[in-house]
Amino acid sequence: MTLVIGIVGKPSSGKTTFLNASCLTSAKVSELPFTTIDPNKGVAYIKSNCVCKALNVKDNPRNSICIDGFRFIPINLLDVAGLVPDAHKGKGLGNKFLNDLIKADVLLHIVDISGSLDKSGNIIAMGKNDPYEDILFLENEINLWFKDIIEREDWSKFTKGILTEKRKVVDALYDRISGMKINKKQIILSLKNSNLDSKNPSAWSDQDILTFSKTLREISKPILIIANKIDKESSEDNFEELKKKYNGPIIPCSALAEHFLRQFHERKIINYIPGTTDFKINEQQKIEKNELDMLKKIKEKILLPYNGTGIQKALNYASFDITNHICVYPVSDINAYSDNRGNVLPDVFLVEKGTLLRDFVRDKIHSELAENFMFGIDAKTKKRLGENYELKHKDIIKITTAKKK
Ligand SMILES: Nc1nc2c(ncn2[C@@H]2O[C@H](COP(=O)(O)OP(=O)(O)OP(=O)(O)O)[C@@H](O)[C@H]2O)c(=O)[nH]1
Ligand SMILES: [Mg+2]
Repeated sequence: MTLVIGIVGKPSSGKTTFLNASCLTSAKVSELPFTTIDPNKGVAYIKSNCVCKALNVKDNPRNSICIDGFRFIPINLLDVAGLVPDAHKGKGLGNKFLNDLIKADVLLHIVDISGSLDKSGNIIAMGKNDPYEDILFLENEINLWFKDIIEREDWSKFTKGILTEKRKVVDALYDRISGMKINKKQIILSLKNSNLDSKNPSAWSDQDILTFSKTLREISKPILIIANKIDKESSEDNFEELKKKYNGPIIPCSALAEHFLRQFHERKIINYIPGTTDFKINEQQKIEKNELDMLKKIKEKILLPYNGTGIQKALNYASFDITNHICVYPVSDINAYSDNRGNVLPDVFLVEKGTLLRDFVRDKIHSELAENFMFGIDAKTKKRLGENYELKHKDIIKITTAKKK
């Protein structure tokens, strides 16, 4: 299953701009709140140092792209409508549209760090809004959305059913929220962390349901804070203030700057590799003076002080640090590192840390192969790997199967 990153935030914080910049899409953007109603989808790329560099081979990627020794691996991005305080009571567009994010593995909260939008996305004086309050209200709305899904209209009927049918609480909850990309391990951990593992759901109070929903949300759909519009006046001070109040990771970002850089790159005016702090101007192309000035400003005000525009950092942080994914390269030929058509390092897959070789073969390679699966070979060391081998980041693996009878 491909990694899905959901984009949330209040109206006009820059969610669609973030998607467009990441995916080179052209979904509608405007300074009016609630520009997005139906969700926008795109394919973005996670960037990882490709193994081709260390092996000193020329690769022919198929499911991904390699630029200057950086492997760009596709993931799905999903941008939804803006969320406002009390959305769960129907304010703004409500929170039902969040159901589009049910398949997300992690959420990026796009915050307007310039503080120049009220809670509904209307323009106000710069610095008037406290971004920390946006973090609090949005998390609350997302948690209540989870509670709505878990509780639904028939909670008491559901909990009575667990008792009469003598079902395991974990199994019953798992079935109830199937389709939300939540596994049993996450449910068990949430019950434990909410101190509800020995209390039957029929005895849960409203607060218990909320505590469980919040804990499960944090575990299954963690939120990474993106301080967007860092290019604006007053953003820098607000960013420093926010770091004092919020003790989780915050990625400073200018979706607009990334959008311009990608556009200039597409027009061949510059050569820009996402996630870097510089670009090369193409001397052969004609460039307007105002465009040149803008590029200079982007470099001095964003790329250098913030170590990039933040877009690639946000996508990578969400994939590698928050949801703990690693890169695995399957091959057929352990000497040439190629598939059976001679493509060198053709594919790379993102898998969760802790994935065993058998699960990798079943989920990523072919479920039929898993039945015949015998062992793997580490292409770098040529060592045999058993089905319970735990995959490591940048493993290059050949899967050996039994011959069909
Ligand atoms: N200065 C600056 N402006 C930005 C940035 N990102 C987005 N904007 C502007 O913010 C406004 C809103 O952007 P959108 O991407 O439409 O915001 P949204 O969050 O998708 O808004 P809704 O769909 O209405 O919820 C537009 O005028 C964008 O040009 C940024 O990094 N810097
Ligand atoms: Mg939008």
